[in-house]
Amino acid sequence: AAERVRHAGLRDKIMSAEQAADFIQNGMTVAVSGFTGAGYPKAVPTAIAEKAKAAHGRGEAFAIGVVTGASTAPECDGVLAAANCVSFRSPFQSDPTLRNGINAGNTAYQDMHLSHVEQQMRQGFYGAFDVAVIEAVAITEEGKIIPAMGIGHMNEAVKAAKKVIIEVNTAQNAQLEGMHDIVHDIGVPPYRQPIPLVGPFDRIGAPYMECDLDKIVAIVFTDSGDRNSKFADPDDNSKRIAAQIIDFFNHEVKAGRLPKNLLPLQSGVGNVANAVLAGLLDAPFDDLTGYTEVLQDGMLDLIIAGKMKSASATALSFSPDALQRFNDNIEFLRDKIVLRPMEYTNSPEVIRRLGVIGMNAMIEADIYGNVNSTHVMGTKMMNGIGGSGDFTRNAFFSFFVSPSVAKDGAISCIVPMVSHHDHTEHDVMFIVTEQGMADLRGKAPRQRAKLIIENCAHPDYRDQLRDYFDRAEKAEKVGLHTPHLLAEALSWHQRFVETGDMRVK
Ligand code: 0RQ
Repeated sequence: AAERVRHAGLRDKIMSAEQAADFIQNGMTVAVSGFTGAGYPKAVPTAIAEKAKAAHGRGEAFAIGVVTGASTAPECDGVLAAANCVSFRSPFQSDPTLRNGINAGNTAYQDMHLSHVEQQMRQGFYGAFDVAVIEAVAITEEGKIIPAMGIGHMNEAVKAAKKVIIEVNTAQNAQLEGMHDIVHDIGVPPYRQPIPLVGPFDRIGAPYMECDLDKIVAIVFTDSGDRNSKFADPDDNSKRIAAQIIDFFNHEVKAGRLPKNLLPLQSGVGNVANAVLAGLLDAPFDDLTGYTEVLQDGMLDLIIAGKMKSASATALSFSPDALQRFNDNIEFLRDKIVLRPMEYTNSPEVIRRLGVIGMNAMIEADIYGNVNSTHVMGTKMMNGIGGSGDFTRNAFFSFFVSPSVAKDGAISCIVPMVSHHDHTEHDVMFIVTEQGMADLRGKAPRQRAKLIIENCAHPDYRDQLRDYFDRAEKAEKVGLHTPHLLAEALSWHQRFVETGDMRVK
């Protein structure tokens, strides 16, 4: 305890998760740390869930609003959702139980750009935050908080909340201390200052968070690791997608439009994104840099291999093997990885200035280049937009990647019209599937449609898409800028909902 909680006075606040959960009452809004399965509290959420179940057993209401950095894990979002005690949730999740609760209408979910979260907290849109529950790796002699593997909105959470509960996790490497870069204030408009990051690895703040010590009501010790999901080895589709992106980079470097070490790379969550980074291990680019929300296995391996010189993120989300490599190499990595609050990581200002190359996965794209990242068949929430919008709109190059079909071919990921819009045709520069790539820059909608159908759609759906597009172009009373058959545009989704297959039989 003395090593991890170095402030003697704060040691008086050490208690069990159950005792700490007593600070959380029905109807409260709670800021909970956590970003893509990293940096979330491991013990207090279960204690809250048990409290909720007991209250429900007595016939009493118990539900709270939860605002995190991004997704957490089964022992955080999962247990709370299973106890049916999450009335409101924002801004990103990926937990199956919580997802079911959202889609069943039990949890109100605000899906939003991650770069907006801290601002909306300050603006008071969530009401007052009664409690913040955060994970830390240590507390210094002066009571400064050292986050663990993820920061997300944590800095704002401790500022906004009336009471703060800190889980000090002894399973997290104490040597994380020093890897964070946390700024305390950039001010508010009209006096807001520029974020002075001109290189992806610049340090602009202090390596800890400050918190009014009187607000810290509980310190709970935990010793279990982060979610650490395993990545699937890149499959053929992912490898094909990765190869095309790397070919494109080669081409741009040769043409003098990209520096030899490319530009800072952002990679979204998931296997395909990870495969692109894995592909860069064997590509002829050195001194790469990363400027991303979540640093996963692929980027870690580039750094360890000496291909990437430094990376900035808001969270480290590794498979168990990669976590081992991270811990084994932490001395080497300490001056190559920096973790920042998501308000800086995802800042449009910084992303635009650095010229970040954004690579994110999608659910579907339409023939004109609009992208749906969040809703299955237009109504069911998958995870959320996360940071994909922050990066896509402001990127130097914005890529969307996906296999051309889902569910064994029953779903085409290229459709006449997206069933939900997350990224508009104005933001999306490249669509890449295992079939090919469409470079949409400098193209009008009908030119884009031809490219997307011919290059990206699966052969099983190409004729069906050509037929739709042809008839739309020839239909009466249809504008020829973005031709659509409005009554038919979403019929592919309706067909899937009714028959389980988008193909016309
Ligand atoms: O479902 O596993 O049940 O079969 O969606 O699809 O192809 O494995 O791809 O894991 O990369 O996820 C967009 C969801 C893609 C993710 C999305 C089904 C498919 C499968 C997963 P099954 P894949 P991925 C920075 C960036 C938004 C947030 C973001 C995501 C499952 O990347 O949430 O980008 N992105 N953040 O079968 C119905 C379709 C489908 C479909 C795929 N058209 N219709 N189901 N699936 N296409 C990080 C953060 O912001 C924190």
